[in-house]
Amino acid sequence: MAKVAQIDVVIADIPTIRPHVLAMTTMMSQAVVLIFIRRDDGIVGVGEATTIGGLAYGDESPEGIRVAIETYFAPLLIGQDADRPAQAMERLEQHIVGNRFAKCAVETALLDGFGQACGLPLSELLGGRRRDSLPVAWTLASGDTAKDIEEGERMLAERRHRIFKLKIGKHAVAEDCAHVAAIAKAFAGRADIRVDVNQHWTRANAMDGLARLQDAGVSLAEQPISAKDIAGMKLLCDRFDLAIMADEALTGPKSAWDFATQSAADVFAVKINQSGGLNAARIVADVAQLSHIALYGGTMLEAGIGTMASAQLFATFDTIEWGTELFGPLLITEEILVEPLTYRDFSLELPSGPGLGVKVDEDKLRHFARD
Ligand code: MUC
Ligand code: MG
Repeated sequence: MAKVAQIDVVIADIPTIRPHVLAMTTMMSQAVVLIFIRRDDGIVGVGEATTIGGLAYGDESPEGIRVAIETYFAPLLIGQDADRPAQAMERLEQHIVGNRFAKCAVETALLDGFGQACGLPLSELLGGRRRDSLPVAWTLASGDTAKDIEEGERMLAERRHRIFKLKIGKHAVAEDCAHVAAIAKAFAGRADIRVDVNQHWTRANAMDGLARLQDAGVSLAEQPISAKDIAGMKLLCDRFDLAIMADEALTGPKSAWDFATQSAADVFAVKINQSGGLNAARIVADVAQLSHIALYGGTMLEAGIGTMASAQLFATFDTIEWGTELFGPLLITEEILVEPLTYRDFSLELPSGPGLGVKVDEDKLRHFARD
């Protein structure tokens, strides 16, 4: 039996390739949080707990995640059976409430270590891999319509992405919708155009905005209104033909159940960190599938490790009708992986190696690491 011997947390600040403009923050860099779990057989598993914009998006910050893991998680985990990830996670659940991102990273690291020990990819440990590649959307969020169109053209020409998500909600509804309509017109028949409002509309804004977006040919609107407004989300699902997707509202299995039982979403954006871990995210997806809600593989704009952990889980889903947005590593200037991820033919390919199937490049990590 291998035991958990040591846990290290590193925060690396990696610049984005351009400003990434969301309704709640503009990202110029990403604070990538990596957790390394060393086992006493020498195997090291890694996990990622990256979030967006400090505390602007979620309720855990990169710094808080590090302190929580070093102070509270590590003493509970050191000496535990490293070949029993579920048992170790149960121990954490018994003593630690909340802290979904930190728990996700720890679970990923335990599973990566266990996967390496038994020579199996994470997707096989998580129920079995059904596909070796996943369609990947790109977010056009430069803050400028002409630049977004130019960027989208490049993505199409390189056969990297043909699904574009537009970030709106920062400006007046009419202005935002005119921006989307111009981009939808430019890519009509060549790319699928979706929007993410990140909760920034009121119900009245949404009634107005979604009608405009539907006319412009937008296929899906992500979290147009507050994550707390389940009744409002149901109203929008009933009123509009374009798909309504829940994102920030999905904070784990219970929230998924509430949305499913109230028919308050057409699509779920499944995120491993937001759900509280890989197994919790799997339950979110199961609830969706049992409720005839379609699936989409979401991201917290994690770097290579979190992206691959997500990919390993999404590859096990029965269906993933709306594809994924696992482009986080492409938004930052350095992937910090030994082997870069393969994005080809509008998709991300999954490696066949054990565990996550990817390794952190220690030198590159040191270069960007804080302290
Ligand atoms: C979100 O809300 O979905 C995902 C892609 C992106 O550009 O931002 C994230 C967050
Ligand atoms: Mg979103």
